Amino acid sequence: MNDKIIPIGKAQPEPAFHPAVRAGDFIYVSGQVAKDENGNMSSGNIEEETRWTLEGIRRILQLEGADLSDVVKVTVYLDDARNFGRYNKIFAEYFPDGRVSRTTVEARAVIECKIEMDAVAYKRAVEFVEQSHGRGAGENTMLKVLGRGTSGNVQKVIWLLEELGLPYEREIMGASSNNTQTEAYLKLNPNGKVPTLVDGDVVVWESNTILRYLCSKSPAARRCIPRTRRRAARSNVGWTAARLAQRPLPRRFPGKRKRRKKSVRRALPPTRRS
Ligand SMILES: N[C@@H](CCC(=O)N[C@@H](CS)C(=O)NCC(=O)O)C(=O)O
Repeated sequence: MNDKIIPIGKAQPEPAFHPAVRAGDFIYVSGQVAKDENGNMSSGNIEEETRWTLEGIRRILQLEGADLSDVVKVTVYLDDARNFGRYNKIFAEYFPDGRVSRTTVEARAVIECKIEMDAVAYKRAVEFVEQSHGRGAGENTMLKVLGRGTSGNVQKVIWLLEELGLPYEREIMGASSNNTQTEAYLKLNPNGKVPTLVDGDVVVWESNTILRYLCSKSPAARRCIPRTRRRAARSNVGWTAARLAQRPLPRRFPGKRKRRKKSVRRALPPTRRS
């Protein structure tokens, strides 16, 4: 079996196909129609169905860390060609720079909906994140994070790497691609979970352990490791849940703290308003 071809999402029982398939750096999304987040068909006017269909394609791409901005080709099937102008207007909202190749046809096979679309996106399977060599860098090996960007445990590792300015590369692993259950991956991380950090010949797994490892590696972050028991008890480094967008940065981490907008500050409870 070619391990560069990876089915994405849950297989449809009949006929047998997946919502998408990754082939190397390309993601092929199967024909999508207007559905809500739970996969139930939603019928509406052509503008609504165009939006819902594109949102469905976006949701599938996000499973692979991609988005509509990575789409290079869309094929559109209309049940009635007279809807062209109306669908085209909404389509242009989603692809405002027109950097996409497209074909539109009228098709009788479009059943119980007004529009169906399939898409091809280009998203490198291994993402090389360009980083300037900032504070804490200085070792020769490039750190590698194995894990999908949709995982909160992966996100907190990425967040710390970015905060510390450590250069790293990331390989998308986990979830529907099921590639964490291979013998090779289980040798790195016996739990078969993401994230895993590879630093030369050192392999670290369990996200909190990775955070501590990174802190100990970076001279800038060593200052953040609590030295006293009292400080350790208050430390953020052992967190288990990660909603990064809502969590204020710990005061002692280096990096810029952006001041929240006044409206956001007011909405937060007093302890989170920093
Ligand atoms: N305690 C582990 C939990 C790891 C974990 O449950 N990872 C999830 C993603 S958040 C996972 O690997 N899910 C299966 C998958 O993505 O294939 C850690 O903090 O690293």
